[in-house]
Amino acid sequence: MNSKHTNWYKNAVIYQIYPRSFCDGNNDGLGDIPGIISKLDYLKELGVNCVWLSPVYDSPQKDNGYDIADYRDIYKPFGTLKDFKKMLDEMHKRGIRLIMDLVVNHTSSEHKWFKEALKDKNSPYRDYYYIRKGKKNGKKPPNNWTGFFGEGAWSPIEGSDEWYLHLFAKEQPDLNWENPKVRDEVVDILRYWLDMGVDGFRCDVITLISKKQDFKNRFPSLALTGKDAYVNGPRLHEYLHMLYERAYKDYDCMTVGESVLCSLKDTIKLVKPENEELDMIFNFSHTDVDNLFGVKYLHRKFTLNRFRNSLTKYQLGLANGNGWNSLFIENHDQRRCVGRFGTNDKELRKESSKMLATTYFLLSGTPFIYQGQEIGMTNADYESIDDYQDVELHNMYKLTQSSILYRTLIGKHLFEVSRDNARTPMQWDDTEFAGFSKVKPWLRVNKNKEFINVKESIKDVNSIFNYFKELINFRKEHQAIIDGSYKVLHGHNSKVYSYVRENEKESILVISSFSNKEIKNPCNNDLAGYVLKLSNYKENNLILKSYECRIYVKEK
Ligand code: ISL
Repeated sequence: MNSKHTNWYKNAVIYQIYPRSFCDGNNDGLGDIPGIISKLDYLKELGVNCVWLSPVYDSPQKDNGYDIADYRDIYKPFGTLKDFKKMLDEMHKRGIRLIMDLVVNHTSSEHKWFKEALKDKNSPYRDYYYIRKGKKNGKKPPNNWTGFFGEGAWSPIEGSDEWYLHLFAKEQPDLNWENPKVRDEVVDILRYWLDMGVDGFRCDVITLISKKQDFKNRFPSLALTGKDAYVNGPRLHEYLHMLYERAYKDYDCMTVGESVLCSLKDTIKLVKPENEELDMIFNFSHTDVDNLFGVKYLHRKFTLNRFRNSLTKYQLGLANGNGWNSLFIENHDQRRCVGRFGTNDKELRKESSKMLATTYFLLSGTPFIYQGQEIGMTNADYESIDDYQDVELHNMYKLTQSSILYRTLIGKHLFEVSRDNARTPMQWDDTEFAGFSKVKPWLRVNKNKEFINVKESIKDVNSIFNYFKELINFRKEHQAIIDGSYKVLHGHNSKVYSYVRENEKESILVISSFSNKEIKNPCNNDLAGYVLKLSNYKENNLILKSYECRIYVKEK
């Protein structure tokens, strides 16, 4: 291997910032880059050493920035390129790296490439997208594929018999990666940001960039008709390796790809170091355990066995040089973890949050914390559809209003799984707008800012925030978390997840109770030689209290 990579990501703890909702520096109701700069000391205090920044590029914000109109500029309400460079510099000064969101499966329909493509049939930009003649003289879409936001995957081009492909909102046309010019553009974009000093990329829906070119109808499915044609498409690995060769290789950077519907076999192909594609991927199999077929609206009961099995599959599957895991239980598309995965976001919120944090944080891989997770923020407390902003939620809501089938199938869980649950403004203090802004924010603040907020969390020695700090420090001090093996203990216990991380010097035993009641600790006989290092309760005995977690270490 001939690259500049030092694999620093293996020692990283990454904090995800969703810029709209993090901190409003100029009091216009929207988070921004100056706001982020003002909170860097807070991140330093927490102990994270890398930030993943959701998109800040110029964008009409139909999908909150995942619709990019200019890859080389900043969305004005977030700040300027100068602000961005200052933020990067201030992060680096504090030993915090920055990875950007790379959204190159699609652009915004406001991108100049798309506008040119529509304006002129002979434009070279036409072949940057998938534009095809519709069926029935252009009245029907070219095929029956459907996309991720509850719509057909094609929209008609006004005044013509042609349609364009979009796997997300209609304002997000898919790029045609078959066109070598598109690939050149992406390489240039990558090098532009890497040359500026950014440390890597979180690659949005990267496993969708290659499509089977037959564009034939597929067997209809309730979710994602056509997925076999556009998920993990035929040239995906070729494209990813090309990006590595022409960009990533020359910088000490890291990449984490967002994968959709990815098996272990596919995952290994993507992250095996020799393949030189991606450093790790976000795999959703453990967050999908409470739904059917990966469709979040089709709720099924959470079971610890499924959760543990799914995490274990990837922990073991990526061991022995097969690759590296990303570790996460929240992000801007998921609902808040506390109150989910069998836990409690009311009277046992603190215990639950700390237990969930412990469970995923000490697995093998790089942990990600989503803003607000470190203070145990909860789902939105909205009562009306008008409080919600997300394009996906509104599309799905329309579907449930127009079809009894959809209403019956998904209506019940629509709000519970809404992406806005994780996008409510960050709760910095208990003032009217939670210290996020001095004016009414773009999305309503959760009323529980009265008692769930950063100010309070910093003060309280037993807060979730202070527990996260301890976890991060613990991670830094124990190499077995980075390079140790993983072994599950009592793998059939339906209430307690316990595992051991071990290298030649030490063995770390993690015990997490997913029960809201007191239960017998199944590991009572496994504790010889172990010393207790961290727990979410002050006193620990033979019984595990509600959502109790413990971390033990045995030196060898
Ligand atoms: O959020 C989802 C379902 O509710 C996912 O299916 C999600 O759409 C999928 O994981 C892709 O997400 C990413 O790309 C989208 C963007 O809306 C998401 O915010 C982003 O994380 C399109 O760019």
